[in-house]
Amino acid sequence: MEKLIEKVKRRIESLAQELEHIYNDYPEAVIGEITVKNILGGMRGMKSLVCNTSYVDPYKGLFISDLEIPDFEDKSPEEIFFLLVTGSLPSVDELNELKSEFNKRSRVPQHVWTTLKSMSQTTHPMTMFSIGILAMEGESVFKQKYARGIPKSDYWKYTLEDSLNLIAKLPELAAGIYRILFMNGELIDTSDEKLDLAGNLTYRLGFNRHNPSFADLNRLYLVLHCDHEGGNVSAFTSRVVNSALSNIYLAASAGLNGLAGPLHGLANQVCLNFITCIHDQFGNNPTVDQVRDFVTATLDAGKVIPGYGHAVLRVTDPRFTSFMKFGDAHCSDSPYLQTVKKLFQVVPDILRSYKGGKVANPWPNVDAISGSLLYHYGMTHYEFYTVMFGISRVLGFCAQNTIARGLHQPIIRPKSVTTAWLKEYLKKQ
Ligand code: NMX
Ligand code: MLT
Repeated sequence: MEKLIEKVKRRIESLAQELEHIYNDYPEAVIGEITVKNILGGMRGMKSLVCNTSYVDPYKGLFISDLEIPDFEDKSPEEIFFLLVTGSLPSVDELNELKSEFNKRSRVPQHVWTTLKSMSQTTHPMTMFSIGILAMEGESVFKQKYARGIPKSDYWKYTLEDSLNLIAKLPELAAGIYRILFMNGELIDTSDEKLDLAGNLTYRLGFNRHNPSFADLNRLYLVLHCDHEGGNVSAFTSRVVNSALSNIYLAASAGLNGLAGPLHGLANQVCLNFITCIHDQFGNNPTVDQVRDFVTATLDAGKVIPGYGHAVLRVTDPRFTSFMKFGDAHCSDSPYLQTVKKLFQVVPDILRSYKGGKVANPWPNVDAISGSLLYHYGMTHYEFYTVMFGISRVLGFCAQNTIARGLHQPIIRPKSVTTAWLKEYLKKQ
């Protein structure tokens, strides 16, 4: 892995130099003000972190380095990880080296299966995924090295080493959970095969695997969800946990627990359930008016419309557009995709006037469409969809934390205040 390690080292050195200049030249420069609205509003819009793996432009969406989604949507997850952590796409040799490294490290230890198989069948797949990762925490090289004593300058190397070990095992772990919960626990072995991350996942899930477009969808899934800058709930959680030098297994598991919430990654599961409820009520080909009525009734019941809105984006999520392009090419007649389109026709207008125009972004996010495509290919157990999101998002956690440790970023610990303090402070203004 010398090539990858060397490139990450160079990137960290160059970022460290840039940050040192910034720190020395502008130590007291003001980036923004903190308002009461910020403190009471989930810190929305407050610039308070540095993240160089990716950036989300409110009007253009996700950028990885200077690449927008159409520039990288046809890449593999391996290429994307390389891009996230080094800032550039790999050469053919670098890519082959990374693929073979992941392949070598891909086996999940037997004790993890014993743990997962002993759990109740009612356990949510995201809980199992998080526990499966935690169960492998004993293998952390960072933890072992830290206990013996290592210089700060080596933290990133062992974070990267742990990251490679963890990412390599995710397809087998995730597919195994799918088969434990939904396929009588019969795991599919691929130890003879030289498969890449997406190929391993597709093969081990064990259905429709001879359908090349399902394999393409899995690849796209693992690419589009990989990272969304540093402030989203899951990445931020993993950054906070890793900043305490809790190893990447602990940080990834924690981040995934955030992703498992319905306002974050679980929204893809909730969206599929939402569409299923529309179909149960009106049949598989509801009219636009019926869809509109269903949306209005959902809002009247005090619920949110899953897959719509975003904390940063102010346009249709380009990840939604990318999935739509895939759907139009491969399954345009799917009733689920058709209902996604009808929702896209009615929801933005409804949300624009909802709560007196309070909804900051009435447009669809990635979760409004991703599940409908998996459903089309026969993955009908939609409780699993957030695991698919999670496999990909761990790439971002690993890249962000490797760089953060390389830059010796300190433990993340903002100051909180009491309401009494706030009242007292504001009285004096
Ligand atoms: N349906 C109904 N109400 C909404 C929606 C929606 N889709 N989106 C925002 N609002 C409401 C929101 O609940 C809030 O109401 P209140 O002040 O009464 O609590 C008001 O509009 C203002 O919220 P925003 O500032 O627009 O949104 P915020 O940044 O706080 O939250 C989300 C962003 C994504 C949490 C929010 O839009 C939402 O709940 N969407 C539905 C769930 C979803 O799709 N989540 C997935 C996000 C992407 N991901 O993968 O993580
Ligand atoms: C994500 O991919 O993390 C979501 O779109 C949420 C976010 O960016 O806040």
